[in-house]
Order: sequence, then structure tokens, then C-alpha cells
Amino acid sequence: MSHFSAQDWALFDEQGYLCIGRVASTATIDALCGRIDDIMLGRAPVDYRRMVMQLDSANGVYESAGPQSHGFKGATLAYRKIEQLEADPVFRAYMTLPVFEEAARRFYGDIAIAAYRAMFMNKPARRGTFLPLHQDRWRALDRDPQLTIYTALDRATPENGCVEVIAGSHRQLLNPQHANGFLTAEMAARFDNDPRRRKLTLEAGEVVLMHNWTIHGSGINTTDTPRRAFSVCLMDAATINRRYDRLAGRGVIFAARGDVPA
Ligand SMILES: O=C(O)CCC(=O)C(=O)O
Repeated sequence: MSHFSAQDWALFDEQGYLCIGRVASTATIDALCGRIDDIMLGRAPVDYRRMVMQLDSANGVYESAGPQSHGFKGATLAYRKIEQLEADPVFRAYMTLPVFEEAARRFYGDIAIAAYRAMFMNKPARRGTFLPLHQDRWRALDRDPQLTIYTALDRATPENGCVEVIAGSHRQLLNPQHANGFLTAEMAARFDNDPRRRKLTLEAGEVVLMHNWTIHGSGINTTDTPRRAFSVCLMDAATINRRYDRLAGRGVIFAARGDVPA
């Protein structure tokens, strides 16, 4: 049985994103939360040398967040971002749920699908780093990923820095020259009072499918509890990172099915 209707995909195509609600049990979401806290506190049996771990900024300014580099940076819940979670069995079990494969196949068909990144995004309690408006695209890739699967691990609200999107903004690349899809300050200012600007208020465990070109950003956390999320960007496994002249992914997440044309 399909998880999605034609109306779901029509709404996705119109808005550039689709809220699909919860797809896993509270116990599963709690397990992801426990696992990421263990990873941050240095007590998970994972290879920390393989994980990109970035500390949160002390002042909320994007440019002053810590370096995005491999390896553990101390036992603290004040990480902003942790990547390479596809290598972690707990996160991998979640991101390979059949509902996510069905969503990915809508974009990529029967080919092999890899993760460009499987990352934890965190707004620690009373902290967080302002994330300017951007599109999830990377100039170094030889083809653009189209789907990001975003799961709120905690309730996300305007007060704790939930994601904001510009509905319908996925049809055009705004700043193709930028290496990571960020808008210039002038471009971002044009969306300040845009009626299509929406704050994605989510309950813990709720999932949003996002077109990678949907403009989005997020604020800081003014509450006493963290706002954690898990974000998986899926792509054609054959995608090449031209900067390094090698495959952009680190292994296949969903294997090719049947006879796939070369
Ligand atoms: O969680 C956030 O604040 C932003 C996440 C994001 O930009 C993404 O998943 O692409």
C-alpha cells in the first residue's frame, strides 16, 4: 500500500514541501533523541573520527559557529550539527523506513539512492545559531539532490527556532554562484514580509518532505529545552562531487531495483 496520494504530491509540487506527520512510534523518536545525546556526550559506540561535528556558536551568529570538521569536540549538548549519521545503526534504521524509500523513489525512480548527508541539527536550550535563508544545493555536485527528509525530534516552535520556509520557492535557484546555496543579504531581505513565508511548527516525531530548492532558514532557541532535528538529503547514488572528483555519497541507502537503464 502506498503511503502517499496523488493529492499529497500535488501539494508538495505546489508548496515545495509536505508535512506528513509522524511515521514512527514515540519509542523510536525517544531512541533517536537518546542516541544523539549519547553521541554528543561521547558515550556512544561510534567511530567519532568519521563524524563531522560542529559546536554551536556562543552568540547566535552563523559565522562564529565552530569548525565543521571530523571528530569529537568535547562532551557537551551544545553541538549545532553532526553529520555522517547514516553510519550509525540507530539513525540508519530510521532513515531506511519504507515510507522514506517510497518518497525517494518518487524523485529518483529505481536507481540506487545515497545520502548526501544524514545530519543532526540542534538549537541547544537558550542557544542556537541563526541560519540564514538558503536552498539546499551544492555547486560542486554534478547534479542537484531533490529531496530532504526532515524529522523534528522535539516540538519545534517559533520560540525555539523552528524552520521557516518560503512556500513555492523551489522552482528557481536564486543564487547559483554560491557554493552552498545561500542567498545574499539583499535577496533574503526581499522575503522579510513575503506572505509565502511560513514557520514550520511541528510536534516531536513529525516529518516534512522538502524539495531541496525550497528556501528555508531558522532562528535561535529562547526556551529552556533543546530543539533537535534529523535531516536526510537523498540523491542519485551516482552523483559526483566535482571538487574531489569522486562519488558524493558514502554508500547506497536504497539499492537499485530491477533493470535500471545505464
Ligand atoms: O533544523 C534547522 O534549523 C535547519 C535544517 C536545514 O537547514 C536542513 O535540514 O536543510
